Amino acid sequence: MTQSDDTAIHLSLAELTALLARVFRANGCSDDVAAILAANCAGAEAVGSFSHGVFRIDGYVSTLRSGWVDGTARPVIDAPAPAFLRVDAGNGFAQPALAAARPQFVEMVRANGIAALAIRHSHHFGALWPDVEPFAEDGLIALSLVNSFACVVPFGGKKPLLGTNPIAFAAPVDGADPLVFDFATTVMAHGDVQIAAREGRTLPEGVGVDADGAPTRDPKAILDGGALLPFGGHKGSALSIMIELMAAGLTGGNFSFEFDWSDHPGAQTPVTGQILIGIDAAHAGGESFAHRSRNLIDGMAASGYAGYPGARRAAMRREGAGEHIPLTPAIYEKLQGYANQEL
Ligand code: NDP
Ligand code: PYC
Repeated sequence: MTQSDDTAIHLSLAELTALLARVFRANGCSDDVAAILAANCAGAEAVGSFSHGVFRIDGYVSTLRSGWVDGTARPVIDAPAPAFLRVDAGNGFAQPALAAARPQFVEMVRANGIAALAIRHSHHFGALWPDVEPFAEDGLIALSLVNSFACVVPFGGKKPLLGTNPIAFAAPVDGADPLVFDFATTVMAHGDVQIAAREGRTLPEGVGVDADGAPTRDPKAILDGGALLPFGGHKGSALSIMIELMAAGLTGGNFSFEFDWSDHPGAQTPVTGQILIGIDAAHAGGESFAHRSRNLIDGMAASGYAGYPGARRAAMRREGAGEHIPLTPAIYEKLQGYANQEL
């Protein structure tokens, strides 16, 4: 840990992960759940995914303290078909459910060429790319969808129904970092609107509506009874509807509008579902998939776009982004407070 002239406190990724794991443990998570959530959150902070980094800790802590989520839940796994694995997260977090099922799921993908992992009764409050990126690092293709909580008006609708429903995809690339993208199906993620509200910023046009359904650029009006809008009008709205169906309808989880957390003041983590589809392109025959994705990326570079989704984060990590993660002293003190305050 170091403190710079501008008073920011710099932690290494390992130090931040260890501190966040203490926060999760002190607030009701088992050791393994705490380690997984801390790695997700610190990893996001390290590469600039601020809406799902340290910013999320207040929400995790208030949710755990409200009793809405079980930080010690043990996922139950079953395989109803040779290429279909199900996990009941038992009202726990989604990432530990994925971690528990991952070895069996990878075996299924390799044996069948394609498999689905359906997680239900799960809380996902983090960035989705950490769920898919490791598959591409192992040479597999992965697509994951999560639904969240009703704060988005479907195209043509009047009331919030959909979640901000992220989609993440990862694919191996020959001789280069995997191609990984991950984003909300709204113009802006709910987390970014919260950050804008906290910082007193005005939003661009088209992000959301106020409680009367009128377009607004005020983030507080969106958060206080208003709603977000899907990106791309009817196109983003259709993607988000598909995510509700695949992440909840198919898995047995709640749709984003189906759960009621009003008896748990402070609860912020949606209890929904997640689907992950894994593909082993070795079964596809023909030229290697990773070689084909390299061709595509080289083609993009030739067209004038030197980057591709995922490359920025990978470069940041290579350039030591995880060595000096800045935190304000106030946030550092708050995290220490959470870590030292037993439930
Ligand atoms: P962004 O709009 O920031 O988009 C991020 C993605 O787009 C990344 O894959 C990023 O790649 C790529 N990207 C960003 N800018 C560019 C660019 N200029 N050129 C090319 N690619 C670019 O994401 P969101 O704000 O919509 O989402 C942020 C996070 O919120 C996500 O991690 C998402 O999973 C999370 N989220 C989680 C929810 C949940 O229920 N758990 C709900 C909603 C969102 P790169 O990283 O390489 O720059
Ligand atoms: O930022 O939209 C969001 C979000 C919802 C649930 C977790 N993150």
